[in-house]
Amino acid sequence: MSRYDALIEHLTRNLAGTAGRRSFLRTLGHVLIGAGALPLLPVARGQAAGNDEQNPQSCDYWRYCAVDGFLCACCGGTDTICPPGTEPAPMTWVGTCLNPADGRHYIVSYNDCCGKSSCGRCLCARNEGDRPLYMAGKSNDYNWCVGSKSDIPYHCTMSRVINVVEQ
Ligand code: ABN
Repeated sequence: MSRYDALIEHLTRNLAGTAGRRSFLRTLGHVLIGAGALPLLPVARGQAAGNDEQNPQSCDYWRYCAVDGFLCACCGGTDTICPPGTEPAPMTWVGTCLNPADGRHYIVSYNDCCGKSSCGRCLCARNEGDRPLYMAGKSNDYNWCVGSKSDIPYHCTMSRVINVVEQ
């Protein structure tokens, strides 16, 4: 067999190994699966992040930027309503949070709900702008239920928008 014949035989065998019907179907399957999955992955991740910033049961919810407590939305209430059997403490602390949906900053009041033992669900401590306890006016680490009518038992914390920050 000449060198030329050997070369042709080699190329033909290679072609037969890679261009068979099964090989074609396998390659097509890989391409279809890959093409289907690749564009979906970043979109799915983006949607998850977006939803969390607008989901009051997630610590990533935009209003919770300065919160420190159990989220009332996970405790039988909502982000703005105390759960049944509890009432808002008369004193609150405030933060300023960016709402990514409209790019504006809002003043948010964090109200503790009092009258039942700690909810224990959705602990969220983002603490943006929080300062140590000895800087009393700038610390969020207080139990504001102390002094409320229902007195000490702290249950959870709401987050109410007070106003938009004008720029
Ligand atoms: N204001 C939320 C909270 C309650 C009890 C203790 C620490 C912080």
